[in-house]
Amino acid sequence: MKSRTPNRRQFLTETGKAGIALASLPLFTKMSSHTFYNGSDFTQQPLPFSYTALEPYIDSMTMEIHYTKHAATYAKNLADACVAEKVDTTTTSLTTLLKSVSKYTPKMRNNAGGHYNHELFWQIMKPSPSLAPTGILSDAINKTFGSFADFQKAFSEAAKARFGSGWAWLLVKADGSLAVSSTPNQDNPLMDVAEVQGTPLLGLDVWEHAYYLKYQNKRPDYINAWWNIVNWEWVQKRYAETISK
Ligand code: MN3
Repeated sequence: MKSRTPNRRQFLTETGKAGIALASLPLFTKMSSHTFYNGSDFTQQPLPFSYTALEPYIDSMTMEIHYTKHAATYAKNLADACVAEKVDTTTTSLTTLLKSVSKYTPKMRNNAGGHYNHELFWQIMKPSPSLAPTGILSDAINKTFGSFADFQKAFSEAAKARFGSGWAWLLVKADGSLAVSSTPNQDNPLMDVAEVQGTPLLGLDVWEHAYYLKYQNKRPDYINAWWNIVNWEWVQKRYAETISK
């Protein structure tokens, strides 16, 4: 019995510390609580890491402004567009909406895409990841592009060559094959207006707001740095789920 009191006190103290640590990172959440996989979320989800977590590759000020200002605004404007255009977000998934986005206004296209793209973007990054895919995704990349290095080169070129604002993508096409593409503005491969259509696995935001504070006009440096924080475990899981559908 004697040992229970200090243990219990110790437990409460440590729980209290954990509570404080979590409170100091209000946006921290476990990935398992995130329901983004099915693309049904119309509201902004918690960031799965702290603003400082991706340094030095993405600085904390860029991360905070990107999440709390840019991405939050897409989510708010998407909500407004859904009201104005009578989209019932309790019965329609975001993925379904994107697949027929040509039926809606440019405001819906820009903000539905902006919201989806950023929610995906947060999930595909993490600090200190394994730096290359393994398993079936690795096999598919090698088969399609020759090697992982060749894939990175093709993806980086798509990101560099996108004129103005937009995204670079690795996607799974309807026939199950992989492709690299890029889209302007907040378009993405799910959209019926996209040149290359499919399910995005990996997307890189090349809008200046994503990198300008740290990299200024040097977009290639941002792209090169970004490979150090790609969450390949998550991308592999998404690939496996996508091709099993
Ligand atoms: Mn952005």
